[in-house]
Amino acid sequence: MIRRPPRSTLFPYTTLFRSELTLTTFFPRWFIEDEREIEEWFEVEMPGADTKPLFDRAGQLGVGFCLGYAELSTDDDGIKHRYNTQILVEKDGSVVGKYRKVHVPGHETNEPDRPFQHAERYYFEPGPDGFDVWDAFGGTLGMAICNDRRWPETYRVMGLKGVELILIGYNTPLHYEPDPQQNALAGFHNHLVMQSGAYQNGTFVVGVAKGGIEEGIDSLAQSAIYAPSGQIVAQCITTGDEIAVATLDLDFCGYYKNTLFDFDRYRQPQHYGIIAQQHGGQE
Ligand code: ING
Repeated sequence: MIRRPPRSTLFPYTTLFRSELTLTTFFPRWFIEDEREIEEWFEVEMPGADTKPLFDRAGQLGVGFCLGYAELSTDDDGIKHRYNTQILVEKDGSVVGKYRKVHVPGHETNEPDRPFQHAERYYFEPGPDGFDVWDAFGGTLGMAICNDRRWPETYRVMGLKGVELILIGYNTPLHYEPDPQQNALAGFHNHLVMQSGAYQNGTFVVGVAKGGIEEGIDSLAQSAIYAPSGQIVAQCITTGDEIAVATLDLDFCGYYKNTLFDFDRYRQPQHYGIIAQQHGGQE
């Protein structure tokens, strides 16, 4: 077997990754009825006038980046669609790909009895494109957003496409109104799902929080970088502005993709059909 040289020596990439809805406050915590006011939170082009300087600077510095924003997209029939979107930008400032959040949590209508809203399903449609992967930064990269990270299907679809690094931005309030007993487990559940997703698919995962207090609401921080072993490579430890840094050798994925999680050798998809065919769980 011809072994390609380790890419970490061939493609030293510096990349910067920001979180979900990076460019605005997490506005789904409010219930806004005026359409014009709602649309003020959305970008109609990326890069646009306000964000082009960021793309230009990235290109000058040779730093790729990934960031989340609210996207207002108009289709060929002139119909407007609102997505919770994340964009991947190469180190020359060019757009590699765009991901639109598939798993949209929270509620569709105003729930004034809540201490704050989580009305993502009022503001955003589920992404229509599913989970894709792209050649970028010297490897095979994928993206997911916040609630996506809690669903194993998110990682497995990209795992089957050969993903080596998944970038996931999140805004996770520390208070979960439907079941507050989960509040104390927010950090545990955060690492649990990304460590599992990384390990079970032989991929690196980077989870980046917009954490701490925003508009009076306290959200989980604990941004971290996870190895295909499931280990935490680097983690933020405060709720302030912080940078976690790590050097990732994407060839490390092979230690898991070519052994325990050699999908072609060990998976038994003839028994998995129900996962894609059945929507809800049975009593
Ligand atoms: N946030 C949440 C998430 O899955 C949520 C939904 C809210 C979970 C509050 C727990 C507590 O992390 C987003 N934006 O998907």
